[in-house]
Amino acid sequence: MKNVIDQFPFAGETVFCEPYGSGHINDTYRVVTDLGAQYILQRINTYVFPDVKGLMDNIAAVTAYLGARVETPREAMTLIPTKRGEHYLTDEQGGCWRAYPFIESSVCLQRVEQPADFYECGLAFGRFQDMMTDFPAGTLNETIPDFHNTPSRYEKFKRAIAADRMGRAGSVREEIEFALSLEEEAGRLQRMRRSDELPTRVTHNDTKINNVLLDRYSHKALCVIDLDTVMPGLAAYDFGDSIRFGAATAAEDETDLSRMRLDVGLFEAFSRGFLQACRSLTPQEIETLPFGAFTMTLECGVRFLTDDLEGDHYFKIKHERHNLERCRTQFTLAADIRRHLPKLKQIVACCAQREPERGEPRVPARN
Ligand code: ADP
Ligand code: GN1
Ligand code: MG
Repeated sequence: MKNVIDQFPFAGETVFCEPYGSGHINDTYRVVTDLGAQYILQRINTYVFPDVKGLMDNIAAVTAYLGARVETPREAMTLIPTKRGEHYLTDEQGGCWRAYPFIESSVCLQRVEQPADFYECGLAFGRFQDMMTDFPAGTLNETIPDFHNTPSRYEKFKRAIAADRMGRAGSVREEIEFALSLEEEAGRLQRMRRSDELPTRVTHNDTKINNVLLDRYSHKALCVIDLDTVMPGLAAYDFGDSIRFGAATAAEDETDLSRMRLDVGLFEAFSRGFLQACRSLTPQEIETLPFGAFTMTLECGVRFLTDDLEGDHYFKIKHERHNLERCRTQFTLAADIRRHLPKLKQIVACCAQREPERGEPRVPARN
């Protein structure tokens, strides 16, 4: 580890370096020096992200762009280049490392404790979306191609059913049928994207609440982190994935499905924050936000089920059929969101109207 730390221009001598946070993808460490400086050092997961250069070029471009648009450094991530001036370091074992200043007095929540916190998360993701409106989306590398392309997720799912590598398909007939019965609906956003009914924007694509930093004391939003999946996408992806995770009444792997439903109050809190901060959405984009919550939840369930059928290679599991348990919560939640859609549309429309100075929507330029 010392060899790695020595390659970054940290202020002072390292006092300690400890594993930090509870991310599921990268290995994260906090480095503290004798001058009291703190840094985040991360080993990038190269199984999930094989194109590290493409990934880090994205992060360098996005952090520079956001950094130039915020008022204080705590409102944006800043990349610290290596002493050789590179965006990341490749160590002798082929591990890839990057560093950021540690954002002081921040907290990152694993689940929503208060509606006000989720409102703040809505502000953070809404601001991110808004600030990125004029960023040329076409210059970003697709770090995971077709990440939220739901029809292509379905194609992969159907290949996994046909191959039935683990001999599990027979035990998940009901789940397979549920997913397939919604395939047509699940592809709606993608069809709208392809026909340019919805503009392609720069989106974060992994908008769980633990990818937002709040001020430790005031719980006001500071910034969004974990920019690995920033790619061209739809506003409804980011809105939807936040709702999927943050407005659910149970954990992603809850086994008592009667506990899993949508918390409409939390949906409202997030919508208020998101739409207050993001003034650049078209009326059609606004209208599709609740549908994004349904689509992202169903898609996530399909991804978990695919991984279960393929033998659990992608998502880390803690026990046998963990991905099946996760799939079931997502399908239960997707069905509940779907039932609530008319009400959710009203809430979103109401939150959108609440913004009096809403100007003309700024649609990103085609590129
Ligand atoms: P993963 O992709 O594994 O989820 P993240 O980039 O989200 O990794 O980082 C993991 C955790 O590290 C976060 O949940 C957060 O607690 C913490 N963290 C990351 N970057 C910073 C930062 N710049 N300042 C403070 N904490 C951070
Ligand atoms: C993964 O790493 P984490 O837990 O933030 C996944 C998301 C899924 C999520 C489900 C790069 O995110 O797309 O929605 O699990 N990230 C990647 O919990 O695939
Ligand atoms: Mg994270």
